[in-house]
Amino acid sequence: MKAKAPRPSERRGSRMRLPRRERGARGGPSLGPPIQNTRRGQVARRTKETDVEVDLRLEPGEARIATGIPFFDHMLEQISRHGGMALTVRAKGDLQVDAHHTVEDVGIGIGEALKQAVADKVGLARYGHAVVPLDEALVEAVVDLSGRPHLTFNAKLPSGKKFIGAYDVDLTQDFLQALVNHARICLHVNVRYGRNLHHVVEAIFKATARALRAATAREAGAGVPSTKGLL
Ligand SMILES: [Mn+2]
Repeated sequence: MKAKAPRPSERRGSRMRLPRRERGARGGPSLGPPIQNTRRGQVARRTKETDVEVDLRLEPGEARIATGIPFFDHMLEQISRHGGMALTVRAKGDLQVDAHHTVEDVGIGIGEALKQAVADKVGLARYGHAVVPLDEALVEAVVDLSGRPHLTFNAKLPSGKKFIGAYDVDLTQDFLQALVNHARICLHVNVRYGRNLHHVVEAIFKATARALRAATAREAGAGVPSTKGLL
């Protein structure tokens, strides 16, 4: 008897991929039957620099985060908890170089997963905003699931410090840029004030999470939330 060759579905990484019809489809009125909005995105992305897996569901649930960068894990847990998302992120990056590739590629992975999860945006609020304090720090974030990537990042970070643990605070903007580019959303972040660097950066993640939660919320009878009929 011949030994069975491994099925393609048993190859490493392939279980995270979605069927073709669920990838990047727009589901406009004349493009066939509407896409079923699963509110879920799954991404497996491997380069010479990083190996990233993301599983994101738009419903409150557990955060399972392991990027090798403890403060960044703490921030992604905020996205999950305050964004109302069940979120798994596993990343193995070239941290011997520095954290940049890993943080940016996790941003790409979460962005792509979010794009899948909102699909054609039928029935979603589309806009969301939040102003979040963390003690003396106050940060505003505004989201539009516009289909067009844009980031405004107004953040004067306090003190001369640049690092929180092994996390370079500059990477906050790089993470958000990767996220908006791949989710194809518009995001405005305004740090109103704050003294403690940890508080300011954490409030940026929390405000972004709350704004995303509002934008991805279901709204009864909303249809496609655009007068164009397509987003
Ligand atoms: Mn904290």
